[in-house]
Amino acid sequence: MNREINRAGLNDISGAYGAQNIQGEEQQKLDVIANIRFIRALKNGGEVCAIISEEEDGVIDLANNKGKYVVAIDPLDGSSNIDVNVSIGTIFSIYRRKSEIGTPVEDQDILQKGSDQVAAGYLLYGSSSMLVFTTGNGASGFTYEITLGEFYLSHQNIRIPKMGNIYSINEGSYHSFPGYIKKYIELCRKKEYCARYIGSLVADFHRNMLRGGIYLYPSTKKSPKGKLRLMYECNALAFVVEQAGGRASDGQRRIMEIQPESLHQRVPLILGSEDMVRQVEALCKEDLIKY
Ligand code: FDP
Repeated sequence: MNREINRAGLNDISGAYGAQNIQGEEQQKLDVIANIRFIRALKNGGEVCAIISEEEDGVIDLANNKGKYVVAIDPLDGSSNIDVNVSIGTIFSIYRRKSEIGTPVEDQDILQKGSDQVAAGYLLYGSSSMLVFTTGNGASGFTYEITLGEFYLSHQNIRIPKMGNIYSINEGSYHSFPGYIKKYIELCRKKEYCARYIGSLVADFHRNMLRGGIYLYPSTKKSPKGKLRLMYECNALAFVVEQAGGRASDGQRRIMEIQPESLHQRVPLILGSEDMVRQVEALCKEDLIKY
């Protein structure tokens, strides 16, 4: 994917594909290409029995009963940034199937909680391409060496600062945020924190993880349940950030403890430095007590 993304302006693979995904979002050509490529690679690998993808309505059953793993993937995150040469990413979660190996995939294999992930991570196509992932024993980053075509360990055991001074939120929606989010933004402004919002979840998250900060996508009038998807965006980043010493919440609950009810379920997402996320949770609690 790295090669295609880097050449996006030179061939006919940028721009809209002309269709919408299940969530009514305009698919970009690269969304579709990334989806096909990852599904093909996971199928050929032979370890996976089913895939949940942002770009597909239902579960992709690979008819590989011997496969031990279920993968949830957002093949290309930050699609609205593809055509303008801004960092984008890929996000993935890996689950061990619950049903017996050798039998067909069942519902219980699919809608698993984030706390059941055995590995998760993301690829960031930025000024360099990186893979950051965890298997539950810390989180590490690998940088892509383009001439050798390999990822090399470059960020061993990443630790997110407990407290930071960057906040990332689409402040254009300020007037439709819940009260506690508005209060938190006021607090950030008073303290003259740094507002940084790329609009590519992976890129905003990665910067905050290395520097210390918080990313927020709360409920809004347009997206009352939040915009981001639990199964292939939030859970993976929640696993990575927790493994790096940070925190991920929907305001009231740990993201990884939310029981998914559907494949494309959306949740509010607040994640990053532990103390910053706890502060937002405390403001949320105050609001709930008041009303
Ligand atoms: P996009 O719609 O461009 O795919 O995953 C959805 C996402 O991007 C995130 O990457 C990004 O952080 C967020 O949506 C941006 O949404 P807003 O434009 O509403 O801020």
